[in-house]
Amino acid sequence: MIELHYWPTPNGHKITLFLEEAALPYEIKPVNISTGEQFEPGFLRISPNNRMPAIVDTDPADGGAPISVFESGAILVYLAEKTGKFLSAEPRPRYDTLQWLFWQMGGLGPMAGQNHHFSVYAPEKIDYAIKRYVNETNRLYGVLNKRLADREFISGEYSIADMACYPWIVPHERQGQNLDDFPHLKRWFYAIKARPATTLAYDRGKDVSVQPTVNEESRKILFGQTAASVR
Ligand SMILES: N[C@@H](CCC(=O)N[C@@H](CS)C(=O)NCC(=O)O)C(=O)O
Repeated sequence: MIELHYWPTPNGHKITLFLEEAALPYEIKPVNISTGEQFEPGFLRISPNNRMPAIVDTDPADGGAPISVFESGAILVYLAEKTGKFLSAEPRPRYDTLQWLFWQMGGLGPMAGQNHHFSVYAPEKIDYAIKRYVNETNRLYGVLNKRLADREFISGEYSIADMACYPWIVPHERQGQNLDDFPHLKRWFYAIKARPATTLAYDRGKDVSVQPTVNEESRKILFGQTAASVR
């Protein structure tokens, strides 16, 4: 059984997308990041960066003690290796998928995240910061659009690279992006949206919470963190 420590945000959705596609049994352990549950000692033991998602596999392949994994990219690789799904074992297609997974982890996710922060959440509107991250998101959408021009999914077949990217394209309007400017990306986006597992994954999220994660109270918890927060 996989225990999924989760809150319904883009990084959380990546993992429910995988688990629903693979039809792997899992149990959601909500981590309400609006109220500070990401700082609880029990959670920090499996996710020392005080971020969700994280998983605990209580039935690992080696039959040993439970294995915990944090960082959504590492979790996707772990689950792909456990199930033999959505990541090829052959070196060429495997690294094709992994390079795009890392592209999402180091580029699309952090840049779109800063875009949300400065465009939507920051108490002052700083033109330079907004332009910087809206433009960078735009560039990354352009890169993905080009990649998808001659293939159905990011690395040919549906893979963990697609599962990592899709939840970060869902809030495209809030990121100041128009999918009509990116026709191949738009075709890919609606193809993933139409998958039954995608609907199931997002429905699981709604079962956990439909409240906005960022509100007046949670701003203090989410946006005022320093090293002292995890001491
Ligand atoms: N690189 C991490 C990022 C995870 C992340 O930023 N999670 C956010 C929600 S999307 C979180 O837990 N935030 C809690 C906080 O900011 O205190 C991953 O991909 O797992």
